[in-house]
Amino acid sequence: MKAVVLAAGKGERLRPLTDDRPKVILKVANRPIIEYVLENLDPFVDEFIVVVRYEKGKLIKALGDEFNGKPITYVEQLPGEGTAKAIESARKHIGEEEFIVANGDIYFEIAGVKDLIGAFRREKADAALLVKEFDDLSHFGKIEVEGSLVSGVKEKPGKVPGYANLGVYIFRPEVFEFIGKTPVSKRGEYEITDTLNLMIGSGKRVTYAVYSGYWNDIGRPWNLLELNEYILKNRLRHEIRGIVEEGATIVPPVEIGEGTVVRSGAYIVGPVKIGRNSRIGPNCFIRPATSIGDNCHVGNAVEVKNSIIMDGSNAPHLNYVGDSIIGENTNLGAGTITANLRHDRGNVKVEVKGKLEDSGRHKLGAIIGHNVKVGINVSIYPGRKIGSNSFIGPGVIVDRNVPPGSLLIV
Ligand code: TTP
Repeated sequence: MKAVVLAAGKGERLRPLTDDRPKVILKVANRPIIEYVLENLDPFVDEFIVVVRYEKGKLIKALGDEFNGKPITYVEQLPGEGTAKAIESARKHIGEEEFIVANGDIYFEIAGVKDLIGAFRREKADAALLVKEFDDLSHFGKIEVEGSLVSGVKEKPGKVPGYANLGVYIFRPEVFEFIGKTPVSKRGEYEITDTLNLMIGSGKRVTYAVYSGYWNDIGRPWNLLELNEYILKNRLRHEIRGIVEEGATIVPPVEIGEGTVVRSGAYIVGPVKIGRNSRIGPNCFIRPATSIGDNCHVGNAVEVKNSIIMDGSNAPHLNYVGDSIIGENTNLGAGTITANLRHDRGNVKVEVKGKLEDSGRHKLGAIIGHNVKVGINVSIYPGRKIGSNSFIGPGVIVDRNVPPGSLLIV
């Protein structure tokens, strides 16, 4: 069986982290998100077809031409937006067999795929989709069922409980006929949920499997922190491949990559993952649920908690990085602090595609893009975003979002 993985989207809700790259290559626990998808599909498939468009060169470079020895074929999305269009783009690579489709920006576990294939075969279905029960479906497509079959898909039904569509499907090649008939939706996209409704309307058997494991849809920046915490808490093995100097304290589980040096006085409380060739300490405090990439520097008198620091970035002197995401090759000046808690203890709100959204989090720090230079003694308000390639001068108070390529001086 082949797997089609959808990775052509612009990831606009994840700006500034997607200013210059597709979201599926952003690293969580030091691994591109899409690799978790491929890993969980791997036991069931013999080839991956990855649908690309936005910044496709970076995706192809990051993922390469095989995964676990199985070939990856890249196809460019046909003109037009939406998941149905993305699936249609893989048509010429699909033979006569059924195939799996998964969004490239979600996290799910292997049991879901196994149950989905089981339901598809048991029901001799024409299509199958993975669902999960939630109390509030306002952000999801609601899957309505009758017995073992799906009776309809309703987009964003409001604050009601029910089954949500998780973005993992099995189709037979006949789906392409229905995709061809799928009209453009209100938001201007060809959506696979509309295709499913067309299939159901013409008497096709669409079944489902209920998934009870962990799932996350990486749409907004704080989803990266949620997934990072989940992976570190549930999948991290204690393994020290770097050098830990005498006088450093490591509370397992902590993974430290080759070439990384942890200097005396560093106090690291797992789960924490640190990549290769990074410099940690002396005298720093790295608290749980933190991922630090390759070639990073976390130096003297720096505290980091519940954060993602991507490859090549530095928090070198007297910094506090809490509940924050720092993109690649970004530098924090000495004394730069991220605030992660509002004085009124309310949930931190973040601007996403021009609208202020409640992150649902009490604690959320800064979201900083790639190649940013932050000067000394910069204070960043909770939930503020700094666009990639920006320069923030010394002493600036970042109380609003900073567009990419900005120069900000007091
Ligand atoms: P979305 O998360 O709905 O879209 P997106 O990735 O563009 O993000 P944003 O809304 O923040 O801009 O996409 C769901 C999945 O489908 C995701 O894996 C990307 C993929 N996709 C495509 O491959 N092509 C498309 O045209 C769209 C809209 C999504």
